[in-house]
Amino acid sequence: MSLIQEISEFLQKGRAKNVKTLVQQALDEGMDPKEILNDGLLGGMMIIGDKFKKNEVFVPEVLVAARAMNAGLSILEPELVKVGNEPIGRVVIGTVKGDLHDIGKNIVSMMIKGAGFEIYDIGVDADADKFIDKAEEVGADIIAMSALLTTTMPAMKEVIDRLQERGLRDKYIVMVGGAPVNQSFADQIGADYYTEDATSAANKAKEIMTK
Ligand code: B1M
Repeated sequence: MSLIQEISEFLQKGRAKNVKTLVQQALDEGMDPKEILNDGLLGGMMIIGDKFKKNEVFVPEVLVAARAMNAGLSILEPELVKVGNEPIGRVVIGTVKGDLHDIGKNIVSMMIKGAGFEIYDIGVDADADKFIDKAEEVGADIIAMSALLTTTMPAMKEVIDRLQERGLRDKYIVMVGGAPVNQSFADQIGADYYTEDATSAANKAKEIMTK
């Protein structure tokens, strides 16, 4: 079995320690960090996601797999994030209110950091004022929101509505994303940009700041 396959297998079993060790081994052997991320970690997570959908595994198994995923990401982060001295902008990022999914948000956060931004990650289940207060505190350029549940997508609109109520809508670029989100939803709620994945989110953020 290849190292990448082993990473995927251990992730599916929720074996965080083994995932960490193997990700480090893959890096030491000179493998591309993006290949380790996409084929090893995300590959394993997609298999778990499919099984979850088909009721072949349940929340506890998904939870331990997600922990193993985040453990692997912690080893990969320094390799994925190579920042220069001066940040090109500041981004406040979080998963919206009611939503506890953080893997996609963490990857988007890493990629945006790697594109040269200073990142302020407010975590999961973040309400509108938490996004806005942090943006005000750090002088952010961009507010980036992630949602993984159809039921939490409306919380993205709450942040935009609250920005309007507080007279701050024009001060910030609002980016949205996450599996159930799409361009038409982003247009509907008045977000500035929707991007499909972490790489396009990072590219878009960079493009916005260099305009
Ligand atoms: Co949950 N879950 N989950 N879950 N979970 C989903 C999302 C689901 C699709 C599974 C399914 O039924 N098929 C389903 C949602 C259905 C729906 O709303 N339509 C679901 C459900 C129902 C639930 C619960 C309600 C289950 C329950 O309790 N009965 C519950 C809700 C809890 C809550 O949030 N309040 C729940 C709980 C959990 C766990 C805690 C067990 C765990 C999360 C652990 C964690 O994140 N730390 C979990 C997981 C892991 C999943 C799946 C299996 C995987 C999600 C993931 O991490 N994907 C997921 C099924 C699936 O997606 N196939 C599922 C990998 C990640 C890299 O992808 O997050 O999409 P993603 O991020 C991508 C892009 O979307 C994009 O870039 C990322 C990387 O390229 N992106 C952005 C993300 N944010 C972005 C922001 C941007 C731009 C791009 O700009 C700012």
